Amino acid sequence: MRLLVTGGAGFIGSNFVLLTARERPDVQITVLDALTYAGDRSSLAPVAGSVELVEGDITDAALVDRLVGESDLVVHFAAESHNDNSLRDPSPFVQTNLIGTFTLLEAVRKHEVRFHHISTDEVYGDLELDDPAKFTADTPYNPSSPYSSTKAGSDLLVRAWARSFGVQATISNCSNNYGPYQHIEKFIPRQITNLIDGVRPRLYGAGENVRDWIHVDDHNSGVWAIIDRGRIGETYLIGADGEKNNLEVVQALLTAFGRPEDDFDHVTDRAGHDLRYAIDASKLRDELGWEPRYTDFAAGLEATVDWYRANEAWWRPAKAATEAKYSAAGH
Ligand code: NAD
Ligand code: TDX
Repeated sequence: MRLLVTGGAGFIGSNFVLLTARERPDVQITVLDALTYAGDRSSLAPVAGSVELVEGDITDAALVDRLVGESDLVVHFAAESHNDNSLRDPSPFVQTNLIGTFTLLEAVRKHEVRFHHISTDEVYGDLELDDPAKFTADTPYNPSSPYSSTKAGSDLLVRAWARSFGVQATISNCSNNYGPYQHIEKFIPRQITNLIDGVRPRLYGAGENVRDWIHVDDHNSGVWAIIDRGRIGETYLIGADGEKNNLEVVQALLTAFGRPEDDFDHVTDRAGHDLRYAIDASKLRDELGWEPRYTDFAAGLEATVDWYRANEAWWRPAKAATEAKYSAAGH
C-alpha cells in the first residue's frame, strides 16, 4: 500500500510515520511537508532510509495532484496548529487549513483515493467545568479561535466532498496530545524545557482550564483503527479520559523535577481561552474496538520529560525565538 502523509515532519505526523514504519513494514510511506517552523526533517531521521520526504506545500495543486495520483491512501495531518499564533496572525491558518485541505480534496476526488482527515476537539468549542456532557460526533460546531475555526471549516469541506462527490473520507477529532517531538511552543514541552533551563513554568490565568490529555501513540493507533475498520463518511472522536486542569499538569511537572508545587508564574491569559475540552470516545471504543495503552498520565509525562532531557539538540535551536514571541505577547 502506498501511503501519503501530509505534515509528516510535525509532532503527530512524525510519530504516525514512525509508528507505521515500526508496525506495518509493507506500507510504502511518502511525506509531504512544507517544513515550516513546526516541521523538522530530523524527526524522521530514524526512518530516513525508507520514507521519502517531499518538501512542498499542500496548497500547491500540481504537486498535490501528482503525489495523490501515486497513492492509495492519504492521511492529512498538515496544519497550522497553534492557537496563540493564530491570534497573532490568522493568515497562514486560512491558507493551510482551509485552502490546503480543499486542494487535497480536489486531488483525492479526481484520483478516487481514500482520505483520512485529522482534526481536533476544539471545533466543538468549550464546556463548563461542571458540565456532565462530553463532546460526541453529534455535538454542534462552535469554534472559538482562528485556529479552531479554520479546522472546523476544513472538517466541513471534507464532509461536503464525501456527501456530494462520494469522496471515500473519514474524519477524526482528537483531544490534546503529548509525547516526543512536540514543538516547544506547546504547553507541556514549553514547561519541560523551561524547567530544564531552571526557568519557572508559565500558567495562563488561574490555571483552571481543563484539557483531555492523550499520548500521541494512542491518537495514532486510533487513526489506524479508523482507516482499517471505520465507516466511510463517518466522524470518530479520539480521547482517553485524560482530563486535567493546567495547574495539575504544572504541579506534576514540578514534582517530576523535584521542585516545590508552587514554583511557577501566572502570566497573561489567552484571549478567548477555551475553558474545558472533554471527549466521549465510546463510538471508537465500541464500534471499532480501540483502546488506549498509555492510561497512566504521570508515567507518560515522566517518559516525555526523559525524552526532552535526552534530545536537547532537537529542541534547543527553537527555544530562544519561541520564548521571545511569548514575552512580546505577555505570556
Ligand atoms: P505541528 O504544528 O507540530 O505540525 C504541523 C506540520 O504540518 C509541520 O510539519 C509543518 O511543517 C506542516 N505544514 C504546515 N503547513 C503546511 C503546508 N502548507 N503544507 C505542507 N505542510 C505544512 O502540528 P501537530 O500538533 O502535529 O498537529 C497535526 C494535526 O493534528 C493538525 O491537523 C492538528 O490540527 C491536529 N491535532 C493536533 C492536536 C494536538 O494536541 N497537537 C490535537 C488534535 C488534533
Ligand atoms: O505557556 C503556556 N501556559 C499555559 O497555561 C501555554 C503555551 C499554554 N497554556 C495553557 C493554554 C491551554 O489551556 O495550556 C493549555 C494547552 O495549551 P496549548 O498547548 O497551546 O494547547 P491548546 O490550545 O489546548 O491546543 C492543543 O490541543 C488541541 C493543540 O495545540 C491543538 O493543535 C489541538 O487542536
